[in-house]
Amino acid sequence: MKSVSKNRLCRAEPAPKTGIVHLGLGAFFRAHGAIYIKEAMAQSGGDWGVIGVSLRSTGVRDKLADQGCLYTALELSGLGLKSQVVDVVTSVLVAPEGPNAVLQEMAAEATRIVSLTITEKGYCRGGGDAALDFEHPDIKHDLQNLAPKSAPGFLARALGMRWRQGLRPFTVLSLDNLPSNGQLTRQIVCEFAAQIDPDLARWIETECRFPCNMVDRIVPAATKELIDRATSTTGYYDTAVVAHEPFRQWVIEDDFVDSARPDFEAVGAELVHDVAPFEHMKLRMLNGTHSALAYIGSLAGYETVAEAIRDEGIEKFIEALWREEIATSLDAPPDTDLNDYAAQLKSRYQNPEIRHLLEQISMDGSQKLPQRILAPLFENLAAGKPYQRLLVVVAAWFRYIESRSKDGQAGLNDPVEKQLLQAARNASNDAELVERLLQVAPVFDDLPTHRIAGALVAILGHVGNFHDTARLEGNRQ
Ligand code: CS2
Repeated sequence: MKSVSKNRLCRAEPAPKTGIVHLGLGAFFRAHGAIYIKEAMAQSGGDWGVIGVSLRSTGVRDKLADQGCLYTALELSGLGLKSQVVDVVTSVLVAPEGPNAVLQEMAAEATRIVSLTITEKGYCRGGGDAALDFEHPDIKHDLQNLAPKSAPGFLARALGMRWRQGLRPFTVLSLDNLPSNGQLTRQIVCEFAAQIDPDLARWIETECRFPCNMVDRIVPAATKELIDRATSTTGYYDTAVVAHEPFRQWVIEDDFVDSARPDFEAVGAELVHDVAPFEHMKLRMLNGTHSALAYIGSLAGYETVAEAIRDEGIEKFIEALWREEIATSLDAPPDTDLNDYAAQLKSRYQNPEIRHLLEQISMDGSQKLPQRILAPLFENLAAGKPYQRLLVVVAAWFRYIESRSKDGQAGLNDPVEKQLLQAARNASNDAELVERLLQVAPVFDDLPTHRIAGALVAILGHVGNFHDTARLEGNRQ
């Protein structure tokens, strides 16, 4: 289905027929879901080509446009570099340029699945009773306009079009790192739809399907250096290249509208009845320690995950965090040993070929820490289990925000950046820093923060600027 022409990729055979619209065509989906779909079609057939949608920027579309939407996926490991061309994306739409074209594709009868990798903030989650933030500017806009900006708006409006045309709904496949991602998506879409028409919301509730998913593969952002490496391996120039580790995992709740889906189990995905234990394990063991490495490692002066985990103080701390505070907060999925899982994670982090920037993981801390760190922390606290190291991660995040709030620093990449930086700037010592940051509502709302404030101040006093990583574990033995 591909050939190389003038040292650029171009499609020599017709593109596959489409059955999937994917919102948020970033590197993760292209290095994970798209490859499973490619293999499932090769193995068992089916019309599962993917129409990609960028909800904001034109970057991916521009890169893919003049190479027939083909791109190179590079597998990076100690065994050398392996490359393949992925050919399942058939076109890319940029939502702000043409929201109606996106809706038309989502509402087309051929579309059976709409999948999403829109990051945690793309769900426009609210605190309190509603799952959806009705004060979010994009949600306000989308309730008043037929041409949406947000993912919840696109999903509800497109489902509304299908409902009015008498078509079956599509399956909504949320692939973001959020607990019960399917149920959460169902709730936000139904809350949005109820504002348009309560009958539509009832139809979505009963007819549409929102399976939960646990997805896993480490995908560092592509750099110029990677593009050059790819060129010297493959012989053609591809600026849309994606890089990934060899490991991959996808656990899917087997609940699709009319059972219509690619043959995922034929290519190694696990179709299960209950994804929750897998989700919790991955969110806390992997994503939780990723965030720990991101803040502690950056403060200690490292740039990548592999560099940070090589530091002996950090390595000991992360191992103890897994063993004593995270694994103990979990019910392991069937046939899974959490010690083996942790050992495997450590060797994935150590992969010397992957330059996974801590900066990439540090972003959107306000959206990530609640499920990754705060949930196990407060569960352990309530159950009388250890949580001191989870607190160290919160302390590191606070120190990191403080360091980024100083004049001339890069700031944060976070939807509540303004509130976080302001809180840090107004503090003149650690006690004030803790007090002010614990008041940032979207993160700490409803949590008994008075129970951790004193301990956080003490930790900040002990670890100082996080430069001496031996102190992370040193105060405990
Ligand atoms: C990372 C994830 O950037 C982050 O927040 O923790 O992208 C992580 O690499 C993936 O979830 C791995 O599957």
